[in-house]
Amino acid sequence: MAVEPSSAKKRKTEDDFEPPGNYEKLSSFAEFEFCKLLKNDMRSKTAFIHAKCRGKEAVLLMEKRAFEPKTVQNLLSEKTELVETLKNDIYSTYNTYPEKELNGLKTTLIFPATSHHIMKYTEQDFHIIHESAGDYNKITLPYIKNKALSNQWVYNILNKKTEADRIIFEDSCSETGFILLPDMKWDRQDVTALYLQAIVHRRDIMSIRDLDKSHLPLLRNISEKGLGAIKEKFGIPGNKIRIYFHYQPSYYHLHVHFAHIKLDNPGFEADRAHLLMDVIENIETKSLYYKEKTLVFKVREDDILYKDFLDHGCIHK
Ligand code: G7M
Repeated sequence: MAVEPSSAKKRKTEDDFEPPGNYEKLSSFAEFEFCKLLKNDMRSKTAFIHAKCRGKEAVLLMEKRAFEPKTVQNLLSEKTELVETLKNDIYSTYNTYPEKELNGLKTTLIFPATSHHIMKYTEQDFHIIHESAGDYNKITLPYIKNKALSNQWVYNILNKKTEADRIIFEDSCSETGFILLPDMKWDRQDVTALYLQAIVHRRDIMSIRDLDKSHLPLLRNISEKGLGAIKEKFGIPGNKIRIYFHYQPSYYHLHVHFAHIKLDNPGFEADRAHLLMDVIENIETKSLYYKEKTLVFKVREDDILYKDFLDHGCIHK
């Protein structure tokens, strides 16, 4: 994790951005002040926290880690403290406090965070939207241009300014090329939780809405070479990998999710995930399929996109 020094200059454009050279490595949260628990997700055992650091907003995602097969045996030692909470015949339960190496949390820090990030991780209701092609042009497109999250992290990866050492595979062709690397959510420990992103080099495709048959070579290339790289690097065959897009995505630069079939991760619900193979086949059948189709997705109640659809009278409360 790194914190941008408060003196860092604001970027001019997304392309000429240089990450500040003197990023500081955080070793504690001494400078952080708790503001609010935005969401407490019992299923993923993640706390989403709004905090402040040096007068700027921060969002922290603190997640209890999965057990590691290599170290799980070390739990059974005198260093693990037990406090009995129940005993009945042959059954007993304990609050269990292992040594700190076995007891870590994974923290994702967003700093400085925008109000959009704070909203994104706040507990709230969802609504289903049926977005026609007309709605997309009239409502969603202006929303993307004005209000969507910045793609800076994506351009940093494509320019090898960040995460270059994590790249698993790259095809550098400017038309059909992409970078395959671990999603930030994967801790790279357990391959049955494998979660990668293929980020395309082209910068003119925002989401599946933009795809037509001219993009088929790109899509087929991602599928073929992405699966090939996963087989080579992790030994996982293609029939164990789920490949899909999100609509709406969080970031409007085309990227494809590669996830192990056993990964139980929110994000492949029917109202969000579009399998790459289905997308390819739909476009093969009809080039303008995604430009014309009404796309159904869920949106958070606090999302500006939801408010924009309400304001245009396209949905009702
Ligand atoms: O919903 P959408 O299809 O836009 O998914 C975006 C994905 O990008 C999520 O699964 C995030 O975990 C992932 N992601 C977001 N950021 C900011 C980063 C990042 O900086 N690095 C990496 N490797 N993945 C990210």
